[in-house]
Amino acid sequence: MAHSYSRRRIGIPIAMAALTFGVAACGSSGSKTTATTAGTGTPGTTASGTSGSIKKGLVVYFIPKDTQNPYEVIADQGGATALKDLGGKVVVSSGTADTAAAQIPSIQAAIQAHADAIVIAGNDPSALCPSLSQAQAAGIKVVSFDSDVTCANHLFINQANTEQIGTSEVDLLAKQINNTGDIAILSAAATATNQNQWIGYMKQQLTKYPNMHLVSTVYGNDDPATSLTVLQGLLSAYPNLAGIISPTTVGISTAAQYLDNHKDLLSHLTLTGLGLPSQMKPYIKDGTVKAFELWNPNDLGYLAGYAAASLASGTASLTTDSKFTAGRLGSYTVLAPAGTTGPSVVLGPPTVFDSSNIDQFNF
Ligand code: RAM
Repeated sequence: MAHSYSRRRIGIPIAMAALTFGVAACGSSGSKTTATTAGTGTPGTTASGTSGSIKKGLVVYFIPKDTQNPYEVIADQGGATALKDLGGKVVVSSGTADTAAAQIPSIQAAIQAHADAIVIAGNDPSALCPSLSQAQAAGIKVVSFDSDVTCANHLFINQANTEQIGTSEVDLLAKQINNTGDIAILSAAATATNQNQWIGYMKQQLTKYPNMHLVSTVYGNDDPATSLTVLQGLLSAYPNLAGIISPTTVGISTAAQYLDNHKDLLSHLTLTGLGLPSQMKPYIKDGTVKAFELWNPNDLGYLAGYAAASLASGTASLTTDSKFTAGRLGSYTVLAPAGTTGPSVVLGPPTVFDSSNIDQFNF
């Protein structure tokens, strides 16, 4: 289950090892105080020119939602780059299904291995807390990324502002369907913190569109086969659906492939959501999908890796307004806890991809 990063088998057709990224994907955010152009970092240095007092030889366990989701694989790869730059290493460990139960053995493995930090994408907001607190008692720093946990004393690395992700997806769909029609959400796991927070803001934003009605939310568990099954169920229950928002890269790519093979549906049905440009490019090119959003998952993992190494070295803290440096991405400021979210940092705003810019992105 656990394996050294360099021996991972990558099951997706993307040359991720040496990715470079367009500057457009790296805009500024509320918590990001300085930035350098992505991809210009020099191993062993940070934006300020030194790796400071980050300890050498740190071992950071990355525990993604599962080990097969291409989005999570890219994020973990960003983490591995960060730790390599800092003279440490990443171990990627998780299950193959998006459940908390499948992640708990990996937390135990991190404890057994005397890891310095855990970076985890929570499949559940609270079910992982007993194991994570056991890890903390063993001296392991905890960082969540992608999907938060509600457990105490950890830093959440948010890919973009949570409210902005939810509201912008509704706005993006509204624009394409003339603010009118029945819509549905094709989500990932029903317990995923990120999905449920985004859906909460989608529902809030929908109150601004009185002629758009959310008729159903279905859960594909970030598994392509399950996503397809629930999509087909949705389409047979609501044959006149005007729009689908899929805030998951697995869901949107599955749905795009289905629509591509059933083009008659495109006369009344619009798909949008959060997708990997590399997976969605053919569907943008042939007009199956007009626009969708995301951020750079490699940067997300890289930032989480720097955060974990900095916490483990004592060069970052959970204190509001404290700062730490994240290599090629520059300096980040810890935001105050708000609602159910504890101390956090935000990577940056999402990018909208369409036919005008899709060729510029290779993640
Ligand atoms: C999927 C996962 C992940 C989410 C992305 C957008 O890969 O559900 O958690 O952040 O999509």
